[in-house]
Amino acid sequence: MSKLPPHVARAAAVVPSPRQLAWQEIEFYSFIHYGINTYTDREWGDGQEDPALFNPTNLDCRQWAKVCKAAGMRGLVLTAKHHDGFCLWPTATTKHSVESSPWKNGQGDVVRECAQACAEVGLKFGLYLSPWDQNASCYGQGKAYDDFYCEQLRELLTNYGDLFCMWFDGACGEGPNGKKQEYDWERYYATIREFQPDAVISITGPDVRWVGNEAGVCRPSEWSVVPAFHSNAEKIAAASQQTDGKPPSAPKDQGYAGWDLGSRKALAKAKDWAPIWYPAEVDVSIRKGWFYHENEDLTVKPLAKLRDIYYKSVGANASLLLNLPPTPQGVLHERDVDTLISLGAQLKVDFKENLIEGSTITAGCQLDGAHGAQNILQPSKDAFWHSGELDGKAELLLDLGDDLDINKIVLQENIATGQQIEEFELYADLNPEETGKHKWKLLEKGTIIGYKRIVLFDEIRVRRFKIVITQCRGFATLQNIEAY
Ligand code: FUL
Repeated sequence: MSKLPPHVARAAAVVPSPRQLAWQEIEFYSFIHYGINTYTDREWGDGQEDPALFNPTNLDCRQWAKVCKAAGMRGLVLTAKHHDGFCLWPTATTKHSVESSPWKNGQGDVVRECAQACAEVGLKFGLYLSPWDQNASCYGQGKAYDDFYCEQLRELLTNYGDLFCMWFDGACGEGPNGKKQEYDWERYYATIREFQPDAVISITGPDVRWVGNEAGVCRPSEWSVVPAFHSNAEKIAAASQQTDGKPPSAPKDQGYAGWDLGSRKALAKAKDWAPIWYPAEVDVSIRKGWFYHENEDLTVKPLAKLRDIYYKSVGANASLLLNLPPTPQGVLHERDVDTLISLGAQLKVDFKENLIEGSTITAGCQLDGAHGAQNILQPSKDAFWHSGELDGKAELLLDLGDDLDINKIVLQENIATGQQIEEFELYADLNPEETGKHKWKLLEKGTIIGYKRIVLFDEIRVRRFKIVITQCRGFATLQNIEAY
């Protein structure tokens, strides 16, 4: 076996943490941007807003949660505090919160209502807490603000049940006294690990990587193993929004990190950095902005666009965080609701019946008796195909047992043993006869697979598929294949 270059071997040995593995399976979840901006019709507030402006007439977190569930999501992330500093929960750290609003006579708690609604419908719950705070008087004063911020974190991490994610964005501006704060990220991270060790820390954090744009676009090869500098907080902040808070409408670029983050070439260039498991999350809004604006009611993305974003994120080894902004009444607008319900219905149709049942899968090689290709059909996550040391190609033959109409194949690596596959090809056998002679038609020549790759193609009637792993990092695995 030819030896892998050391920097490639090092990347091949990187595996996800249990919390990253659990997060990966959530796949599709919502962002809820709601707060004082909802009442001032702005994207970014300035911290001077009167809390009395916050007055939903019909706050209905259950509606948010139910719609998310109907759309096919498995989680929800709420903006507990945006850059204006207004807190959606009654915090002991500041009066700039729902407590000073007329809503429920200051007795309300949006974070609690939302956490409860998520628990009721079976959604995981996560929180966004903006480090940038334009209202806090201690902002910009170093430790005083870090103390204040960590106390806010502690309240959120200890009073609202299990959180699957704490989301930190990179935006960092001036506070009320014109000073910028130098965040003590390590302390923030330690606070989260202490109170919610299973939660991932996303974006400006060590567990989940920002894809690099807010337009819903992934790289063609979205590597989960990348050089460690990609999780550097200053770099993330430098690439984040610096201006008026308007999300970029098009992927001007692929973010601070460029197009190729984890290929052999990219790893070679960043040899001095250790590779880390840092999978991508795509965050994009269903509308133009992150917060609700009536004049953006006509910008709700159509079903076809959302479905496309879904396939190009969840189907391309990333997760999808789709933003939904509640209206000043406190509910999701009917346009958004209709589209989300259609999306859920469409995804149900798209993935109605996995036709893999009754198939046989054989592989040209396997590590040992416990890692045969038939394992791919086992529901257990511990059962997977492992090629054994691989210096050339590996071929797998999938026989559905009958001619069936298929337009997509789902492939999943066993990422618990790392991300290994660098290039693959998928073929369908156009020879309907069982003569043993195949007429292979190339359906896809792809690069990475990772946690999940959904290969879409024009529907064909077919019985046999061939998957060829043409390049990998020493060995290849497959944990699951589905056919629709
Ligand atoms: C950005 C923020 O500035 C936007 O307002 C929004 O919250 C987005 C998700 O992150 O950094």
